Amino acid sequence: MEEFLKYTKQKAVKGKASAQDIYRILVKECKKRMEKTPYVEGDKKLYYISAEFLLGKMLSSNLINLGIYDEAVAFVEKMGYTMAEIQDVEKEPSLGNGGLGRLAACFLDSIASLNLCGDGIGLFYHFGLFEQKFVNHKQMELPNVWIEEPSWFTKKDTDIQVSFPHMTLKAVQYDMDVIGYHGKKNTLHLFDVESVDESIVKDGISFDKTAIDKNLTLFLYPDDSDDDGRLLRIYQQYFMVSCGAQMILADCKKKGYPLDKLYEHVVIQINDTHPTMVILELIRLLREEGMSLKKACAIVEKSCAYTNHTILAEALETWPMAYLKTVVPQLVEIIEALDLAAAQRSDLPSLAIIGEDERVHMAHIDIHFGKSINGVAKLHTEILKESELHDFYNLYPEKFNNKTNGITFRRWLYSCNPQLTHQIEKWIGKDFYEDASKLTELSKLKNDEEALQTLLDIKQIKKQEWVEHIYRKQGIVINPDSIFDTQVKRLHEYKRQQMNALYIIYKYLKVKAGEKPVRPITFIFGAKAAPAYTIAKDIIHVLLCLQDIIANDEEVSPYLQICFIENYNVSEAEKVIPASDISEQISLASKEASGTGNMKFMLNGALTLGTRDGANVEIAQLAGEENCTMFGKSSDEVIEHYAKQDYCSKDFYEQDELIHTLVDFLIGEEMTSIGDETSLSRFYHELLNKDWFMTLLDLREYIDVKEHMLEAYEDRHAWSVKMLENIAHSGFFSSDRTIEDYNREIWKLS
Ligand code: NTF
Repeated sequence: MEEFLKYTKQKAVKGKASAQDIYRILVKECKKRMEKTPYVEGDKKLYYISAEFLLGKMLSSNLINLGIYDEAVAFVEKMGYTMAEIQDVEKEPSLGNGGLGRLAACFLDSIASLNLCGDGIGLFYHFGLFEQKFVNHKQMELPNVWIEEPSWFTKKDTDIQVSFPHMTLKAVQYDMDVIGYHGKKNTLHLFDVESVDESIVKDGISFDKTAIDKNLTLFLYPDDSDDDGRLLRIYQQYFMVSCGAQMILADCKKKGYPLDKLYEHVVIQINDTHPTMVILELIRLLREEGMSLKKACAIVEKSCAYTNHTILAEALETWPMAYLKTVVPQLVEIIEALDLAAAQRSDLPSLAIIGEDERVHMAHIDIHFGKSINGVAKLHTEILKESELHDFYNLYPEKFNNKTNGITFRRWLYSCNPQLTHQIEKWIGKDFYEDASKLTELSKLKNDEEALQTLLDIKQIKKQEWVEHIYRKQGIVINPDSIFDTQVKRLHEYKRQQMNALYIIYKYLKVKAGEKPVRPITFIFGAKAAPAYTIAKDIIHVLLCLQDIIANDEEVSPYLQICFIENYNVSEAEKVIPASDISEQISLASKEASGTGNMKFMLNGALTLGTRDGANVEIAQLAGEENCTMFGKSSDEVIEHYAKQDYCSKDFYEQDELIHTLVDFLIGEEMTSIGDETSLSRFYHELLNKDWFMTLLDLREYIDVKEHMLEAYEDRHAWSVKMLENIAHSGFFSSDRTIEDYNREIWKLS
């Protein structure tokens, strides 16, 4: 690595290379090599189209995939820094919300690493998801400025334009090389609007929602609680898919592929319903090429595939026909034609494209006019087939399939936990780098006392690193010898952070009553709430109040501590996951389609405390029931409660004295003396009168099993065996496996 050495000589002597300098040198070196890396070629190409790509910082990942990570670390250390310090310089692009966007990023990494020809298509949001600050125990939102030089993105010439009724917007294209592990490269294409204007953003994250030419690519998921916000989302979606569809067809023409054989050369994976209009736009463009509607539909149906990521009704998009007439009148005729065609295939009203309420069901377009629909974990796919999309399943059984999610081990093991990675290499050799299923060989160490101790030692190192990090970042002092019990994910009632909060109240009251835990416990949270989601923000408020109450209580603080990570994002995840002992995965069964954080914890040797939901089910199967703590009502039971509408949280409150006490604490003296009474009492009443996600249903059992788990921690030997078995059986959750499944069954790329 000549460049590095030259630099070392020049600057080290003078001793004035800043972390910034080093970062720039590393990016430059990566980009030089990335430029020389050949593209993956193929006769057929995948386009993964998604409103979100939650990339995280790219430096380490690129160094690893280019095969120069160790060299770079040596260089960095020679210059007197740690890799973490250099990594800190990079701003994290927050072009995603949570699991769905992070999955897209993991997939890009695996697609390139498996040498499959596949690009990403999305939007170049200037501020992405908001930056979270805590003020007075509440979440505040600030714009997240992430665009900087040097950038991994390169502006590309394009003449793509997108037309709306009163304007035509010129697109600007930003491309990022996606390097495969020791391999070739693909591209992520993000589209921007030439006329976008950052200066219209005022007071945090508000802006004129009607100035579409100026605002279209400012924010990911702009507030959609009013009509203007909802219209803006349709503008965004159409802009994204129109740019994508134009690019795809232009690529084909350039390569000389006949458009009536599109499906032989192109496959488009539609990531949830945000990009669904790509189906309509492709049909429209093919008709402009002179194709009949019928033929265009048939060709597009063979080219597109859809992934469903949720059964939550609120997330299944339907757009009023009137909105579509305003924003995309050129698609309306096609929607009506598809509605008729769908009605000919089935006359069930539940399968219609245009519902009786004159709303267009985006997922229905995907299912009728795509070749495949997949869920993201076994249980989720079963629920789609058996209940949520049962009528569709009857009509198109052959279109339904499961693709259990995965994560890229390059980021979630090699990069974020080099200590564990190197140790694994010492134990079982290098094969697991290319083939994660080789990790099962670790099981042979389960009677090896020295190896088990090493595993505990590495966990301790990661805890220490995180303690130092969080002290630097938030000024919070954490006891590294406490148990790290972690729940990090978007804030949503179905994920039930509130159940964890009630447990903490339980524990607090116990300590107050003199029952001290054998070992201190640190409850770690990280979560952003959607700005317009009031109850989610109330839950953050509850947790931040509890954090303070405990910290200020001399009797309790030696034993319990809450640490709420501010602005939780991919970079924070990479630090806290390897440090955690317990992985909280406590969603209401049937509601978490898969989860992917659960897999990251498992891979890093944290034990799951979870409900039988999403991929937790598969985690327990693979790691072994004895190596996880599973609890709570099953998805069948939960679905039955919804069907019979017989869950009543107030019954639990009134019939169970303990639950009564815990819930009352929310509006008791301690809380109201530091918290906002309106917010606390709103949440209290929500729990008592609604509790749509059945917090109180599983609370008792949660308290019991969590108590057991904390006790079990004291048998360090037994615990370390469980850690080992979890790591050993996590190979299935490599996104390389997931992508191989997609390719074998849906994409069929060579
Ligand atoms: C999310 N869906 C699910 O809630 C997670 O369980 C899953 O792991 C990820 O997708 C990735 O598949 C969404 O974010 C959305 F948008 F569909 F609600």
